Amino acid sequence: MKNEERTIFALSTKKAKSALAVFRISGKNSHKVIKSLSSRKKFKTNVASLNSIYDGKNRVDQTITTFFKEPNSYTGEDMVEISCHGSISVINKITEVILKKNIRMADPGEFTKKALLNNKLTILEAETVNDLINAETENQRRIAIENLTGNLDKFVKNTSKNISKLLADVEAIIDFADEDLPKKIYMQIKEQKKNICASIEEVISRSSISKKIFDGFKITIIGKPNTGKSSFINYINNKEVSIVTSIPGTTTDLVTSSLDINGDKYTFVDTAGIRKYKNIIEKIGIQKSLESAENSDINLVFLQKDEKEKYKDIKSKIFVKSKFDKNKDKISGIHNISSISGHGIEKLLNKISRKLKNKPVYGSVFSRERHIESLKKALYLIKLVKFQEIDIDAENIKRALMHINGINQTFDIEKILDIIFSDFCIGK
Ligand SMILES: Nc1nc2c(ncn2[C@@H]2O[C@H](COP(=O)(O)OP(=O)(O)OP(=O)(O)O)[C@@H](O)[C@H]2O)c(=O)[nH]1
Ligand SMILES: [Mg+2]
Repeated sequence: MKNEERTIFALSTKKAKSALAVFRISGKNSHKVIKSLSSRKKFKTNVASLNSIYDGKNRVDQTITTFFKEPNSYTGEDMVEISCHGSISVINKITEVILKKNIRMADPGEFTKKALLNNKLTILEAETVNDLINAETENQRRIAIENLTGNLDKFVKNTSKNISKLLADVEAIIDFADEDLPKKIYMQIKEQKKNICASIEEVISRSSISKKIFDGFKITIIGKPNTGKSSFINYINNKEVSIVTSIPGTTTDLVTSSLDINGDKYTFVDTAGIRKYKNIIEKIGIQKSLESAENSDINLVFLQKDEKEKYKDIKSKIFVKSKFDKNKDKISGIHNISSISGHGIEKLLNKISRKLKNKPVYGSVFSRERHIESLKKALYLIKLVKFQEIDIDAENIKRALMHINGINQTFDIEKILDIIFSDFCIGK
């Protein structure tokens, strides 16, 4: 029996104490398995019914069970979903009784893999299922659900159609090689090429913003010791993430924490204060602070006084002075805050979010390296088309088409599946 034909099962919810837990069974024997475990001997398709699961003569739990008949299920196969009580002991016992039925525990992402193989999802949709499961912020969720409902397939199909049209027109020029083509047709073909490039370029640029939406923006906090960096980190996290003392040099390493601000993920990095180091630990700590600042989207530079010029080499910075509750001096170009009263902090966070993201990202957004690489290759090839050596142009357009079509085609299925499903969770 081929692997994808076997009946598999998994706990689709987290193995942790909660009101409910959900098991999924998928494959030819799903119906047989549930009938052999259940007090109910008949399951109506798509109807959730109350029943009990038994281990031999002993009742394990009272559950709500739904049977889905192929092809109308998530995987496209016969499927069963069991909602049981969510205690660890119930979960363990149900796992044990299902395993006795000689069916196999699913691999990570195997249900979605089956859905893909049974044409219930396109490859692009299958990839975004995981984005939706992992969405931590509102913008991650919004992009993932738009992609899951066909946004990306639409873009790929449209672009593919436009490139095919360009190819057909360029090939027509080859056929007319010896005749003079009207200037108007040349202009039209050039316009087509320009539009294709513009639309791919736009998507690549939008997608690079979206990568930030998924990975999060990085904000490093640097400055001299005792300027209130760690206190600020603790204030915005509403808990003690970093140790705070009045002794300069309290923080010696990078301390990372993530926050959702206005629907986006931000990773804040607290760092060791920058000063003349006294020992190797301080030296390494300060090096790490500067390295982190180097690859940040924004750096918050905490100052004691007007000493902005010391940080002229730090990129994308906002100057901050803390302890406003104690010292109300205002210096131009410096944002005043207090980690005791909270003064200025909300304003500062809004300023960061405004600076990094002017407007929400809408439309097709590719978040996978694989997709962006293909788009870039296609764009490069189309840009090579200069309508001087038409044979070579046609070749380049064909290759561009191959890269675009490759985004949502399943010809390299096993290779692509390994990449896609390696970071899925079990039960999806
Ligand atoms: N009044 C007042 N005191 C603050 C404020 N923020 C920090 N402090 C105090 O300043 C001292 C240093 O604060 P930290 O947050 O540890 O400063 P830091 O910049 O992380 O210092 P290092 O880790 O040594 O680089 C502590 O005694 C804090 O309680 C503030 O907004 N107002
Ligand atoms: Mg500190």
